[in-house]
Amino acid sequence: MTTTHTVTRIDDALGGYYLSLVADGDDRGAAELVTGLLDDGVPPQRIIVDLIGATQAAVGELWAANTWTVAREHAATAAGERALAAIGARTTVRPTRGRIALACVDGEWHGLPARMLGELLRLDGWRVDFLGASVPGRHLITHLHQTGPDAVALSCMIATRLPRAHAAVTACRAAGIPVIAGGRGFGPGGRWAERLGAHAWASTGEEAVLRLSQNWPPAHDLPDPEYLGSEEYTHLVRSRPELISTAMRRLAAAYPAAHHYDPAQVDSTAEDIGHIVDFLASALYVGEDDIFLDFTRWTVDVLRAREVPPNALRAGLHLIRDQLADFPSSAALLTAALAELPRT
Ligand code: B12
Repeated sequence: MTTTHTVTRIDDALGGYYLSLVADGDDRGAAELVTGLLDDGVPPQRIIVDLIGATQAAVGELWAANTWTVAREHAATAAGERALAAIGARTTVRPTRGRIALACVDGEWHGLPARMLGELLRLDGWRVDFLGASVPGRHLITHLHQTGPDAVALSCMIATRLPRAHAAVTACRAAGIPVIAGGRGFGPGGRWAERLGAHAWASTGEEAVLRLSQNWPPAHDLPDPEYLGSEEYTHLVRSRPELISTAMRRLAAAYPAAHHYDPAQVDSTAEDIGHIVDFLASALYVGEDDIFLDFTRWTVDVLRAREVPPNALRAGLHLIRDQLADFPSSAALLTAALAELPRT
């Protein structure tokens, strides 16, 4: 398919064609397609949400299903970023609303959703400083002091980053700048955003545009965010390297198939065990078991797609639980996750 005919709406055929371009890492083709759509009068917001956004979710699913390698996913994501940049270059909107600092929280590498939000806000008349993926809290705060924005938009797609999101929200509030939070990491309906002290939450970029165009800054004073975290959380964070290395040392005894792992399999197992510790820590920090249980449910599917049986995850959970026998909340949550695992 080409875009020589006028296209006025984004349908499955166009989505499939765009996916085939990014699947091939064809960033020039993707950029040409979106600029062609702009020429045909398709609103940029629709291209961003219905084409680039919908395709990115599909790209991630292809990676999760092990149909694509992470390298292919990264190339496709880069093509999506180039397409977004092409829209930015073709649509000049004079900033009339104010200035927003937009950042992904420290350790958050899902950069495209935030970049999409940035373009949507820019199209609505905001001056957007997009600080990128994984912005350390201290750099965010330096930026706020240098530029004095009207809002901070904080993106968190993965729940392991919630403790860092909390630190960032707290620091923004101390600097007197209201925070709008977004991204799936804040839980269904954004229910953890408020607990972490954010002034507002929006589920999509378009909802955020609407929220920020009315009643911003929020008039009401929020109570100071509660103290979160616990002794167990602190222990998990401090002992993370040791928890992982001990688990890896004991792995082959607990899961004999690991005797035959090649170095790449060993690396990805260590990474998975790291995720177990990180999701557990975040669940304890926020006080939400679902953060951990959602992660283990999803991991079962991801491993299945890679032909790794649930017993591998079972062994990983046991190896961490054995080291946390003196930590009742952690042990209970690991036990709950183990009880849910499907039998092989
Ligand atoms: C693509 C993808 C990846 C890519 C990221 C590429 C990139 N550079 O962005 C890769 C493969 C690298 C990746 C890696 C990982 N991922 Co991932 N990934 C996805 C996936 C499939 C799509 C994300 C996406 O871009 N969606 C497209 C956008 C458009 O969707 P969207 O959420 O609707 O976007 C809107 C809102 O989020 C909102 N928004 C976003 N930010 C903000 C900010 C503000 C202020 C506001 C108001 C709104 C807002 O506006 C956006 C535009 O409308 C999601 C699942 C999914 N379907 O979303 C998982 C997902 C986010 N990943 C997940 C996981 C677990 C991981 C890994 C840990 C996997 C692993 N084992 O290695 C790593 C962690 C990387 C890291 N440390 O950040 C989990 C997170 C679970 C959780 N709740 O914590 C998810 C949800 C998958 C799942 N479980 O179903 N991932």
